[in-house]
Amino acid sequence: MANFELDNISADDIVIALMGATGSGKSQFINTATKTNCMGVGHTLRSHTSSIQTIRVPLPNDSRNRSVVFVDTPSFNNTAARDSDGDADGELSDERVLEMLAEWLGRSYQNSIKLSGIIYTHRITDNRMAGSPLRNLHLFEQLVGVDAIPNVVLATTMWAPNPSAAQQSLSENREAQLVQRYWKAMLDQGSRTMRYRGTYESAWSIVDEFLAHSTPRKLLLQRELIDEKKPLHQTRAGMALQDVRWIVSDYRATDKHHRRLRVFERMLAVSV
Ligand SMILES: Nc1nc2c(ncn2[C@@H]2O[C@H](COP(=O)(O)OP(=O)(O)O)[C@@H](O)[C@H]2O)c(=O)[nH]1
Ligand SMILES: [Mg+2]
Repeated sequence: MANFELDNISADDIVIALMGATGSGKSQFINTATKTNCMGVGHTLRSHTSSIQTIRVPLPNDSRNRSVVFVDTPSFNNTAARDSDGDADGELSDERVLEMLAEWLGRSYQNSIKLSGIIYTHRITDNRMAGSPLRNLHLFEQLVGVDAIPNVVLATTMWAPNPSAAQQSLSENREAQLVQRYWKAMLDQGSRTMRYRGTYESAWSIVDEFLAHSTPRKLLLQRELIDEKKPLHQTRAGMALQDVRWIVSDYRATDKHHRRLRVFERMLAVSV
């Protein structure tokens, strides 16, 4: 099954974008829903998706014979550009990721293609919300904007298939924290949260949620770029990317990481 360029997407298609931090299961979701291996699935924490990729499949059991287009996107959490060795390792900078999203979203909007839904993936196994996932979420909110937030499903991924009672309660506590804190603003504005179980049925149950409750809406970034003709750096997402608070928090995280490394180095030096 081939990947489809933007030109092959029609205005009648149900377009669903996957967004979320690197390693949160976006590509796995699309491969599972489409029963393909068309999206590269990462085996390390490094970003594996370096371009916007789409795949179009028939909507199962649809009397109107519609198609669904899944859009896989790169994430805003590539710290490689600021790696300690200064080596970008071929990773995309956040600026480049935003440019790619802006280009794709701008062109699709000009072609009357609107997103029917956005699935924002987040690993339930992550034990804290800090650094990259938090920054990724912040940038995501800025590019979606309030008007399109009802078209967002915040999907938790990587639920264990047979968890122990303790494991299940830990995951549910994390889910409650997401709902009450990090996702509260978006949930209050009409987005929904669902658990993605890693299966074909679970993937399509999330798509069905959009079909039942959402109408296609333009994203804030599309309105700003096309309707208001703003340059990218003056959009909410563009400005959020330049927001100095995030640079400072990244710096602090790096600093802490380096401090920890130095402690390990000293321990090794002592034990040798
Ligand atoms: N256990 C488990 N692993 C998953 C699941 N989804 C993805 N993974 C694994 O997590 C890693 C990152 O997934 P990927 O789809 O590449 O994440 P992406 O960067 O968001 O596209 C890969 O090794 C996947 O095999 C899931 O639902 N359960
Ligand atoms: Mg991926």
